Amino acid sequence: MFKSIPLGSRAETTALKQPKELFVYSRDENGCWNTNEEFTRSNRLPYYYFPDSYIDRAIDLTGGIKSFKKIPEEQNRADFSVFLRALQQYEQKSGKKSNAHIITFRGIMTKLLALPYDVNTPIHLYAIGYDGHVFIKQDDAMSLADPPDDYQHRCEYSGYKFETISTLPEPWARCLRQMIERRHKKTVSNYDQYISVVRSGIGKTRTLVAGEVDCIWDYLPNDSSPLDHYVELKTSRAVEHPGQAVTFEKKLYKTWAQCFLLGVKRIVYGFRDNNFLLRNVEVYNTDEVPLLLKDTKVPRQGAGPISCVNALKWYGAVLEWIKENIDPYDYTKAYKIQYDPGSRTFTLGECVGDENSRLRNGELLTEEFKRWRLEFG
Ligand code: 0WD
Ligand code: CA
Repeated sequence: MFKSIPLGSRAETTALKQPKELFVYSRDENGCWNTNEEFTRSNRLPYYYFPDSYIDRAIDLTGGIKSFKKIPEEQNRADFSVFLRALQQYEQKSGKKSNAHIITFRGIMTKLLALPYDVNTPIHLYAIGYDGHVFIKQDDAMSLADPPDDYQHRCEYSGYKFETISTLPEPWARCLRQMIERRHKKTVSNYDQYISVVRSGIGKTRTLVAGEVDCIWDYLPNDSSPLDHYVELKTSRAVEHPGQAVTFEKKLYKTWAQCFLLGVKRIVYGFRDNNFLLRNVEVYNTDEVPLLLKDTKVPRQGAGPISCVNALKWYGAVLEWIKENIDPYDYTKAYKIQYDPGSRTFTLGECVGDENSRLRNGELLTEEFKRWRLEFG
């Protein structure tokens, strides 16, 4: 079986289901995953705190780069075994089985949603149907890029450095002044992670998506949606001429997709100069980004402005197509979903042999999860 979907496919409606967080889990400073909800909620997510006056300090976002505590790439894959363990715990607690058609990581959905205005990035995914769901994972072999060069390493580090200097482990009022003032000396690490798992959907497709959240804007409420209080942190080169504006708008578009999918309401951009000094900080409301892009004054070489609505119509269509072409109960099959920028084709094909059995036995689904679902019936 081999199928393709035209890139021009668009869903008729983009009726969206309001995202709702179902559960969270986290990774600690040693790289250990923790699926305990109370622990994760009470300890693991930092608070945003960055007064405007700090801009004058022109903080060096490469400061301390030699002591970057970086998790090895092979330990930093989107890990389905932890996600499924957390999902199982949630289902055991609530007594209900997820009814999502598609279960996956947010980074994957971002690629699908962003595709209409990001046609040069390849996509390599694996999918498998099981117990009513289609599970989709990244093909990790394909995401193994060359080791980063010095410039890429500095860009990566500066992103995590910005996170370190713009957040606090507790609300500002509970932090010692020294802790606030010495953040620029803190070791930068990318071990800690807070993952929010969100139920959402578009058209007739229901989704369950796990994604990383960076920090809390103000506080976490007890009785309403935590999603409204999350922040996505980003860094970018300060925009000084039209070429950079085009690049930034495309970045903002991808960030919109990333935040939209999880229901994250705020985006904070740290702008740096060529020397990686922090020159400005700007807050965007996720909901306002589509309008900002639509009303742009930046010419995109003959192309019209980026339309988030148009992207959503594609996203609705491609999810529907995946749902239609993969039997969510036929566990004997495994699939490859690919987008090739060269030929501009988006395809779905069956995996055979090794690839197939690997995915069905451990690489995507775990024995533990399968046992749980058999038990549940
Ligand atoms: O290829 C990998 N190593 C990937 C790992 C690709 C995609 C995800 N992941 C992991 C993440 O570490 C996380 O545990 O999957 C989990 C969920 O991530 P997500 O929310 O689906 O990932 P995405 O939306 O692509 O990225 C969110 C954040 C990134 O923030 P920025 O602001 O850069 O978008 O996850 C981190 C990063 O902080 N992240 C990565 N960190 C190191 N190496 C990577 C990566 N390749 N990808 C995402
Ligand atoms: Ca981020």
